[in-house]
Amino acid sequence: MPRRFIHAADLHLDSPFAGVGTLREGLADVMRDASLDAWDALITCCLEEDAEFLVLSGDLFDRADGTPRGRSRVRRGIERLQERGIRVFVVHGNHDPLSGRSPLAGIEGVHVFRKDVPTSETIDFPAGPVTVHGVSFGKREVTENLALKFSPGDAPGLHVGVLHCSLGEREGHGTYAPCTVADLLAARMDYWALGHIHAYTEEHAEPPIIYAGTLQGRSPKSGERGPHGAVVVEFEGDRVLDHRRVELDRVRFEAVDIAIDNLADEADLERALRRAAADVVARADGRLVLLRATLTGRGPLHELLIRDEYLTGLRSALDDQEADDLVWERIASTAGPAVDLDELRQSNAFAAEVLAAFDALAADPVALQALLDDLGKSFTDTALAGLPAEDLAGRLAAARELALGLMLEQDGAA
Ligand SMILES: [Mn+2]
Repeated sequence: MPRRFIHAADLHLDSPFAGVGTLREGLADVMRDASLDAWDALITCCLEEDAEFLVLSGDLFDRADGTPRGRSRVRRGIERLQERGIRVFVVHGNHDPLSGRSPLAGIEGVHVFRKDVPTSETIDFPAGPVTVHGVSFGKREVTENLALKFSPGDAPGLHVGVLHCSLGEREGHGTYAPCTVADLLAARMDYWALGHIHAYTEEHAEPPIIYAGTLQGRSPKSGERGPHGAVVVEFEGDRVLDHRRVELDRVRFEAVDIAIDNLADEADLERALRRAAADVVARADGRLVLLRATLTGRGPLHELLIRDEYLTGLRSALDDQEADDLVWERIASTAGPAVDLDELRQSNAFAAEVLAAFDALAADPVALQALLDDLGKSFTDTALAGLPAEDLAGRLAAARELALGLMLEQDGAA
């Protein structure tokens, strides 16, 4: 029988979701409790998997001390683990740096690693010894390479390294405690339990170097979408045998692209959206899904999509009819009218000049940013097709298609 431990990270317990608009009535409670319900699911997972210990790789809370609700649920969960003798090893990350006393300090069965300098704890479990090495952030912005300070020592059994860190630069994540895979390998751990990057990532196979990803996705952004949870690690003696992801999230962010090319009318569009949603909901296994749909491609339907408030109206029309397992979070569009851009570029039409202007902007990020900042002041978000503010290229393309669509409409009318 292999032995087991569980690795989780970036729990951000009891913190609000980011970038989520107003939700239908009755869903606020589900959202508010999602991170805490995921925590309870993590504890249940530890019990069901018969894990010997749980490793938490930083950002347990969204801010240094967490919240009363968060701390209370954490204590209750740890009591459940305690009854079964399951130990907990914790490091603090950039969101919950260890500036004073850890909210978990002094809880029986919990080891909180000190700040700045890695230390190790060897536990003589009935099935054999395990040494867990870790270090907490002492402040938000740790610029030092903490990985270089780890050393395995000579205790027998499995060695697990626990670290909140940045392996290279990642979009949407501050660069803290930067290090490389080579730095981590040099410390000769049998498993690296990393935190900070919110998408599950296997950085190295043997020994495994793994970002567990956030326990509960926190926003509609790409790294937060899809299944989230923890990692179950199986080991024997000083060897990791296997590891697998378990899905523990309560609310799931998903995104689908729908090509409009073959859609004749609004009824077709609605059918295509509902079909895509049904697939996503089926995969989510009873969780609440917050779904973002992006309309892509080219077709006659574009004419409808660019009407004032059309996309927001369609979103709420669909959303109003959904059950408790689906929220239409947003419907955005990068779709265009049924024209061939290259053909148009080479033509003598006025549209060719318009296209050239858009092409020039696309090649000049500074001018584009300035223009979009300016436009943002005079237009509502719907004019930019519901695309996120950081998606400059997408917004520019949407504006280009809007202009082309309006020009074609005028041509048609003339
Ligand atoms: Mn972090």
